[in-house]
Amino acid sequence: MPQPITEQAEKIENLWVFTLIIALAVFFAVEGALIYAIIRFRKKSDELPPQTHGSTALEIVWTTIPVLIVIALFSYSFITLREVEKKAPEDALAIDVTGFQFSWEFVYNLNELGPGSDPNAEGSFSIIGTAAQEPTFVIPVGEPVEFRLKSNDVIHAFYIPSFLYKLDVVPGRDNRFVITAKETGEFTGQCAELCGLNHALMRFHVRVVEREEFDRWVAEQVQANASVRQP
Ligand SMILES: [Cu+2]
Repeated sequence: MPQPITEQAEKIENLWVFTLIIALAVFFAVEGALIYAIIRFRKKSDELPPQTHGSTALEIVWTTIPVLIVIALFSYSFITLREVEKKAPEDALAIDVTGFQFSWEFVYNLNELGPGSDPNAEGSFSIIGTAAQEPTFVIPVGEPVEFRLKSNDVIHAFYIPSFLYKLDVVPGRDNRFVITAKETGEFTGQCAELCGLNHALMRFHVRVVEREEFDRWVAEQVQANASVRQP
């Protein structure tokens, strides 16, 4: 399983482990009872064993336990989902991600580069992948980063396994999510929705770096990137 590298991914992993523990407990309880009953009450003679009808206590128990389990799973899932799908703070770094057949474009607006960036700054720069070159984009560690997903052709899915999270990129829909990376490094993502013949080429990379390095990278991009639109 991929190592979760965001605060949100950690919460998702905790929910997964919680669900797994309950599922294993139910599995072993049910299979254990089944195996016990098969051995303990196997046919020993042709005599009919004593017949019992109904047991209020037992029925209350086997109704109450599943209800409690469902309530626990529902509550914890609901709490986790609310955390994971929280809106981005006003001043968060925002990246416009466009999935297209068959790569990705990552657009950074100069007025949305995170806390402290000039709200009146105009222009943007973008990282565009090609069939020959998988795109790599950069985000700072320890800060909320919002991804706004767009598509102009078909449905893609933005998936970085280390985020333990995946969101469809749907034409005409404003799908967005926020993550806060906890560790630096380079991680690979890919399109996770079969979107055509060269779907498999839609790989991309994210580099998580310290803020200073991110600012340096932005400055380089602004200088080098031909698509920067100066006011
Ligand atoms: Cu795709």
